[in-house]
Amino acid sequence: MEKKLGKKSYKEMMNQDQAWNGVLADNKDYRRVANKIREENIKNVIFIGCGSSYYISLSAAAVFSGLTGIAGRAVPASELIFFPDSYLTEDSNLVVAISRSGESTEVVKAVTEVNKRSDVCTLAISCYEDSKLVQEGQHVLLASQGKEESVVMTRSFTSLLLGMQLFSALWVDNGEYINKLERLPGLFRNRIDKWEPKVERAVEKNSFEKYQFLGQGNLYGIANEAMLKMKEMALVPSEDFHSLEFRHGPKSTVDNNSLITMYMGQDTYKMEKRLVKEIINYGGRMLIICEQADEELKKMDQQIFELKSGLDQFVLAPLYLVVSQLYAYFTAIKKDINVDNPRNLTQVVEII
Ligand code: F1P
Repeated sequence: MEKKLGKKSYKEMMNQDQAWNGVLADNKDYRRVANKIREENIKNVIFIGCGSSYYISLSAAAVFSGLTGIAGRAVPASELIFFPDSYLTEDSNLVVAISRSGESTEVVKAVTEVNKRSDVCTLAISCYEDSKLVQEGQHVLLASQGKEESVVMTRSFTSLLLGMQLFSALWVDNGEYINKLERLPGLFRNRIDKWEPKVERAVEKNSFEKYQFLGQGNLYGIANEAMLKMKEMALVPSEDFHSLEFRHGPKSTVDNNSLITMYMGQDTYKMEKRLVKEIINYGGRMLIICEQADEELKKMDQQIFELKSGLDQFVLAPLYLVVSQLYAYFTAIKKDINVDNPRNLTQVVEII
């Protein structure tokens, strides 16, 4: 159905699978770069980005370490500018800089500074091949099909994250994981037409005052990004936490004006299900995104979106995010907000 407001963002959200296919088709380039960097005897990796791209870093670092066994951590690019010695400890010898535009001042500056160090190499990944970051990076990956007109990141986020997951798998030549990644575009295509009207109805039916997002492992980065989408698109208060961290204080804010979205993993499922019960007892409403819900969870009568892919969370992160992108979009539409022209935001954030 033709959308009135936010047409650009809507179109780009709804065709993310095409961008994902574009990344996956670049397998040869990604493999060449992974092989080249691996020769530099990498011991510890710092992933950096700003805003949404920092949240990609959070998710990418978790997948990279899980697949390669090499320590990886994510920090905002600004941290590396101000406190390099806090992060570039003696064995950190690779900085991975993630940026849709490749123009965010902090990321470009951080890479320029790191490049002055002979013992650390830099990898830049961006959607724009002619960007400053791509010129600065000693090694470069592109997610060109993630280019987008919308100010807020949607398909660029999932494409850059998919690119990082592909890079991590190629680092260890994990063909089985890559085959699983190649299923993601089809999984998106087979679900989006069911999910879209279901999200639109959920937004129509309910109104909340606050939105909280919970996830563990690589899904924590997804929880952060969903939090930001609600702020940027729908201009509502939103927060994110590691799922179990929510119990250590933040749960005090739960009431019947709260919508808590939980990205349930497989290994965390049992404990997260107990947390779902706890939150419902406090009067909170939940939106659950999981691989497969068991009967007990279904009986809790909450909004559930099942991925039913047969894959695990360390493959599925880009797909986990889609429902929350749609939720933020429809919440904005309900408030007559045009997400193509978000308040106070620009496509590129350069330091004033
Ligand atoms: C990412 C970013 C987003 C923000 C807005 C402007 O910059 O700052 O986090 O939500 O979309 O761009 P980058 O990925 O281009 O460095």
